[in-house]
Amino acid sequence: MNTNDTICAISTPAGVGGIAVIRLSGGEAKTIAEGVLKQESGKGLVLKDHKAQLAHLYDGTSFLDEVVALWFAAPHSYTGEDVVEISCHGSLYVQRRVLQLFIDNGARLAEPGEFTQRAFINGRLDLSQAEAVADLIDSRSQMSHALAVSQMRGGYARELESLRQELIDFAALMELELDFSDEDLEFANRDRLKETVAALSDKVGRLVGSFQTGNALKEGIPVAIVGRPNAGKSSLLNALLAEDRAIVSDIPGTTRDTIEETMTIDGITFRFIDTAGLRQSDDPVESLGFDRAIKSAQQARIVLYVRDITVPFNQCALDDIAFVTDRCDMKDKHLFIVHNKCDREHASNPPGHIVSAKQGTGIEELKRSIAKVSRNDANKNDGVLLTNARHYEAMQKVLSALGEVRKGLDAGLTPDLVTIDIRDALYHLGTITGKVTSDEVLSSVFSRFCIGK
Ligand SMILES: Nc1nc2c(ncn2[C@@H]2O[C@H](COP(=O)(O)OP(=O)(O)OP(=O)(O)O)[C@@H](O)[C@H]2O)c(=O)[nH]1
Ligand SMILES: [Mg+2]
Repeated sequence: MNTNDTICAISTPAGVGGIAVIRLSGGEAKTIAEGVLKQESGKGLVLKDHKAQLAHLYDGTSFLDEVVALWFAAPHSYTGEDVVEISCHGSLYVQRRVLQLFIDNGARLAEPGEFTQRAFINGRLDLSQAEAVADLIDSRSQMSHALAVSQMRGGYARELESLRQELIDFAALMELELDFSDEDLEFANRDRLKETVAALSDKVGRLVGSFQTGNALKEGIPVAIVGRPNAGKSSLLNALLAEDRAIVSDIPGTTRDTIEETMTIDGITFRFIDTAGLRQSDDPVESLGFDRAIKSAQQARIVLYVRDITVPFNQCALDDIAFVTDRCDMKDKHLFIVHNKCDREHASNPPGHIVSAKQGTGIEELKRSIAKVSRNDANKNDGVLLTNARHYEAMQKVLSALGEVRKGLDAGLTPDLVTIDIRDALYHLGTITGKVTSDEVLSSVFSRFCIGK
């Protein structure tokens, strides 16, 4: 991709709006913009750095629109280059004409994410921050927004970077030892190196451990609604969503397939999954539904086990619950027992959530509990959570390379062998912030963006 030319794009969403913003970035941005802008008086316009200026935009001699022009002189701009932003009226016709005008005057249409890619190339942000910009644009809840903001501000990248620097210094010292291998000198203090490796492993290990939570918070926390047929699972889904989403009937086995709906509670997005009732059956469709229900529970972060409160809460009931929990790894999961149909006559108030999906009793309390446990999860690890799958993969490789370094040091391996593993760890660490990049990584990161960002 050529990075010397001037690029342009419409940065506001496709369609008609009150105002549209068209951006130019590159060495010719100011010249191209000044070529088509005039003052109200008809005189030429000279753009002033970081000043919003009212201007008239002309295509040759024909007046096109009254606009606001903003010039950000390099390097104090988003991309680090000269950037001009034109806010014009949001007619599709005007937007297209302005864009075409810029292209006719020497700019090129930007590729998706190219503005951000230039910001990265010019050192305005590192790769993990660039990725956070995409996440921020994508964010739909307070929590996913907060996660993106923390990463954009440097997040864990800064801390990792300083540990990476320490490791680089050790690698250099060990490589120096190689030059003096005849003299058996030890420049790199092995104990300090072990400490650095341990600190880094700990940091990276905790981040890797936070990925499941981080990713769930970003994409929506899966909540599986499971239980016996007719317990009121679909009714509970409808009550939680306050909408008639799933079919409810008194025929056991009404829900055959999983039904998923997204909802935000207290700033956190949840994916509620209604499932088929748990009962062994000869009907092939029903048994497929059963398998899917168990799978949903396995993949969920929160399992709502729904039961009918009018059925005695005895050993049988506990066995039913164990049937589900035995098939799931409950380590990072929360189980809520939801005793439904409390509007009907019932003998006791067993532990768990007592609700009536039909009448809405206890539903708000249940929602609050679900949000509360999720918020607690988010605050673990000091609120620093890994949300990016690319970073997750890289960090797993860092961990395994650090494990090798550690083993090598313990076994007293020669510096040349230990440095290979240190370099390996450094390489994978570097891919996170973009100190080490390949075209493949860059194009996959930036292709996630929309044009104009
Ligand atoms: N009285 C009362 N009846 C309820 C309540 N919740 C559900 N029901 C009734 O229980 C029956 C089953 O409800 P569903 O929501 O379809 O139950 P389900 O667990 O999804 O059932 P399957 O999809 O067959 O597994 C329906 O007749 C509902 O009207 C409740 O809170 N109170
Ligand atoms: Mg159902």
